[in-house]
Amino acid sequence: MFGFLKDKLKSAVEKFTKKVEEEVEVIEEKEIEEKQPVIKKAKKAEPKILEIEEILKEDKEEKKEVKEKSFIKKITEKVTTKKISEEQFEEIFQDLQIALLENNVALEVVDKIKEDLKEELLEKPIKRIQIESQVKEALRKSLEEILTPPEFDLIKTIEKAKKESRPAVILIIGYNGSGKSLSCAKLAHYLKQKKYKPILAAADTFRAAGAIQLVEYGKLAEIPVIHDPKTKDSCSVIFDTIKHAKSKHYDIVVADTSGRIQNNKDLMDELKKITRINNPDATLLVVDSLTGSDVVIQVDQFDKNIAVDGLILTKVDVDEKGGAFLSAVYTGKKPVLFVCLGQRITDIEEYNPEKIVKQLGL
Ligand SMILES: Nc1nc2c(ncn2[C@@H]2O[C@H](COP(=O)(O)OP(=O)(O)OP(=O)(O)O)[C@@H](O)[C@H]2O)c(=O)[nH]1
Ligand SMILES: [Mg+2]
Repeated sequence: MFGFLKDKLKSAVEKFTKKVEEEVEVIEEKEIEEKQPVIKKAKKAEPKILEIEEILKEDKEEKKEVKEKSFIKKITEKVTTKKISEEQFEEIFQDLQIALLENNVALEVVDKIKEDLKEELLEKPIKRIQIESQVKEALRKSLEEILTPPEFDLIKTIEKAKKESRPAVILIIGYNGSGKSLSCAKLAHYLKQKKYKPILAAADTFRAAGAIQLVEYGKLAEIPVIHDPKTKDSCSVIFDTIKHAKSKHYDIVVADTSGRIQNNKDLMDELKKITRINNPDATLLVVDSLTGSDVVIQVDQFDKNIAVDGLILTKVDVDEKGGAFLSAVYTGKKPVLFVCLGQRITDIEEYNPEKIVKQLGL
């Protein structure tokens, strides 16, 4: 999924290195001497008959001689050290900046990478042979920071509810078409693999087809769905599912909701009512990863009405460039719990920043 960005980063690092090599002046050139003991060739044994004691004595002396006669070989190597000035950095960073922007990395993220690289590379002596590795290392560190949002431990939350002998309630919210319903089924399936017993609540009562869609996803995931075609009250569907889960010993209720759009006050008020009455243990916002840095608008929109605990980033498989994904993680400033990589029930993965940094070739 990060193919484009990976290649672009690789060539941008190479260009960066080349420019430093060619354009940055040498601040120091010194010769180093390397001491290297050279072992004397073993003397060919002469065919003579000796007493055992004599042989041992000779052997001892031979070793002594080798040690004493070791000599120091001088190897001289030129070590070139360079220092990048602020002005030079601005010029050299341009290729990398273009590569990042071309791949949908938001300006805010590009600026963060720039500041991080400056801090690591500016006005510091860098050995010529280490330029590429130092640039790569600085970039890796920066991306690791970008990809490390705050944490939220969903399993711990589920376990806490379990200890209290009640099902954990996970509320799934998000904009229209972001992938909520499919993510509900994927998440329930993932939790089932973890040996929990989940049940789905079809609380998208705004669209009749929405609830039926979840019933179908439930069949694919082999997870029961509570669906009440007679009601428009999403709050009561979740309430009834929790009641059913308690009586039938389900561990987790994953509740789907109707898609919200900006400024849709009625639907936001309905969400507030759902959380007030059903008191979810975790509220997860589903965001299409192609939204990029605009994720912040969605997070704010929901967060000011109900507390968002974390994000599920969907359609990562469609984001060929990968930059929008990076931007969404960085600007969202919320824990990213899962990434969804396709339309199958199994196309869900726990968010793993180290894996992504590796996929980016760093
Ligand atoms: N490629 C890809 N498609 C996805 C992914 N997640 C969801 N989709 C597709 O996106 C479309 C919308 O998914 P839904 O789950 O219906 O989205 P929703 O948020 O419930 O939509 P509404 O209920 O209408 O608000 C469907 O065609 C899904 O198959 C994903 O990770 N990758
Ligand atoms: Mg839906």
